[in-house]
Amino acid sequence: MKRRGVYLLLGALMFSLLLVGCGSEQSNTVKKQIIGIDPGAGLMKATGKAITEYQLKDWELVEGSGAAMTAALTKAYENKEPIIITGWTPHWKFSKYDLKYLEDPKKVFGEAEDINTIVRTDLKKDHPVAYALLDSFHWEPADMESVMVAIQEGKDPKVAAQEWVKNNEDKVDKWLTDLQPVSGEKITLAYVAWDSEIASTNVVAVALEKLGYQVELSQVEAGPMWAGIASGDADAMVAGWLPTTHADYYQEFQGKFEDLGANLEGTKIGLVVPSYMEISSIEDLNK
Ligand code: PBE
Repeated sequence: MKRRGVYLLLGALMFSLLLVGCGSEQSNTVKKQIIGIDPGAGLMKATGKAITEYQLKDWELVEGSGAAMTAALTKAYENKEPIIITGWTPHWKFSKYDLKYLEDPKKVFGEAEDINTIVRTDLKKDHPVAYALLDSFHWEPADMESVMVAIQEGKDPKVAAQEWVKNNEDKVDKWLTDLQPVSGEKITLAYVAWDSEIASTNVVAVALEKLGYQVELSQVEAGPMWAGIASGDADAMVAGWLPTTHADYYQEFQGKFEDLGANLEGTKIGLVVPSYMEISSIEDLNK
């Protein structure tokens, strides 16, 4: 009787060890997932292309949003778990976490790009002062990143933008040189809820407000953002990633907008992982 009890106990113990073993084995298996963002983003199209060109057959690109992507990154990072995200620079995630781009030997994600300011065709005629400001708006990746970090740390985007404008008078004054304020004319800026564009759009809105404009921010998806400028529903946007990331949109609406050129140089997009992961190239995902 006694002996049987010991065997039963041993049996139960082995069974539970087996269960624990299975459990940990499961959590160690890397899910073949790339954590994406909103489906309209050029980065998502580029990632789809990368999946084809690097033959990442059983890999899934998960659609979501910029916010869902950074939430997944934060969770994985805190637990030192593997994660692969669609990433871009400038972005606060690189100052908060130790991350790396996976090498892209096939150059699917393109080279460094610019962010361009795109306005509706009649903006110069209808709002010459806003047009002139938008035309001279230009800043550096570090500027954009500092606004992004402030927002990520909990500041309201508008407040973060106001503070940046206040602390960078020299830069902002250059955008405003020789411009005569208006009184209460309305300007609509279209943007997508990407952290980089939340930062830039709010800063431009604050600068326009300094000139007396009443600025409305219209948050939309990437396609509608370009379409909105082309149709004249929105006046301007500062979120055209070119020449590669938004190439499709640029072509689709060509002739129906005015391109005021780069407001920032030196962006990058690609697949990003925490530095604690051992892989270094997109090609490693196939191993
Ligand atoms: N992004 C940020 C955008 C442009 C700005 C890289 C996520 C895109 O992929 O379209």
